[in-house]
Amino acid sequence: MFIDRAKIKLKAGDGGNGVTAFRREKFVPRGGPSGGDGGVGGDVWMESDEGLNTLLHLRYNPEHKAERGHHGEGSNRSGKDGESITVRLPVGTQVFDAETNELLFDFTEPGQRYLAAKGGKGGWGNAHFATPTRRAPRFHYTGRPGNEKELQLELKLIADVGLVGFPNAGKSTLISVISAAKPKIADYPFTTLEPNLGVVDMGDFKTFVVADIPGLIEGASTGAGLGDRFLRHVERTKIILHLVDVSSASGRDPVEDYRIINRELAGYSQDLAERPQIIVATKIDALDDPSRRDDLRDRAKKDRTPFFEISAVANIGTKELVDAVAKRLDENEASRTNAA
Ligand SMILES: Nc1nc2c(ncn2[C@@H]2O[C@H](COP(=O)(O)OP(=O)(O)OP(=O)(O)O)[C@@H](O)[C@H]2O)c(=O)[nH]1
Ligand SMILES: [Mg+2]
Repeated sequence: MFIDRAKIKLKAGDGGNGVTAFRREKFVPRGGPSGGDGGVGGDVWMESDEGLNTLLHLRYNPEHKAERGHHGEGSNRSGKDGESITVRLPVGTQVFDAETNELLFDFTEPGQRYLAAKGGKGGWGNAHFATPTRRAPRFHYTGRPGNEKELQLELKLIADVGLVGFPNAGKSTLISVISAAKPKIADYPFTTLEPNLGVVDMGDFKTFVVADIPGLIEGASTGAGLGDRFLRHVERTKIILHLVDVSSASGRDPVEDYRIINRELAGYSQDLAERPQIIVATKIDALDDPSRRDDLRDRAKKDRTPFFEISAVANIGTKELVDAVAKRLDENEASRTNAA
């Protein structure tokens, strides 16, 4: 199961208390105030870490507390500050206040740090309050409480490529063939209920990440079927592979399928509707009526969208498709680097 949401509780350390104390020295009848201040409580930081891909580690470990400041002591000794802690998150995590839903921080790069909960200040000891007219203050302050936060974390998969299409179009079969992902595959709609991530290995340490999401149907953007909420997993992808079953198994028209899915993408966001697509005709091993493929190819030509035909099961055309995707991503990368 792919987990991309987690609620966590953070508690920064309370400040240590100040203390009331007086010097005791031999032969000095009344020493001055000497109560030290409390230490500052530890902070809770968050940091993005390239090595993480999910929020799973936080699901099982949702509470994080930093150490409190130590109390002050006599002889003007301040308490030690509490140790700060750091919660690690995958790149792509957005941090929301769980109560107000306000976006507090968006981790877009590795190594970013965010101070999520600040430790409480230490209280002053009585030495701090001594003045010429008040030589023996008999009071101190207690430490301030550390910040407490309840946060909702949301990880949008940072996949490079998103697979979209009707249920049964062959999305999971494709990801299972081009990556090590082993999603459930079956001959009924809505087999995939949670997104699957797959890493495609191009050799020479080159990889790209593909997201297989549950199928869309007409009206998905207004809640039909499983709705369109899984589209948030392809929101940040660079390319959409739009899979269309061209065998007669679907009982629908491929060009019509293609139009419907595009309409649902637009219903979700204009941005997604304008994302570069590659149209992929699937199941060509079972192509019983070639005009179904040809019509879709014509449509692709009209829309000036690259078109590929594959059979994931018979392993036809998948290598060409993967190469084209990798090339396209390389070009993206190059144009981004040039622009920077
Ligand atoms: N003949 C043939 N059948 C295929 C091919 N690819 C997938 N199928 C079959 O089509 C059915 C659906 O495949 P899935 O990969 O589960 O489809 P999906 O798009 O992930 O479907 P959902 O998860 O329901 O959205 C399965 O029975 C597959 O075996 C193919 O290239 N050729
Ligand atoms: Mg599937």
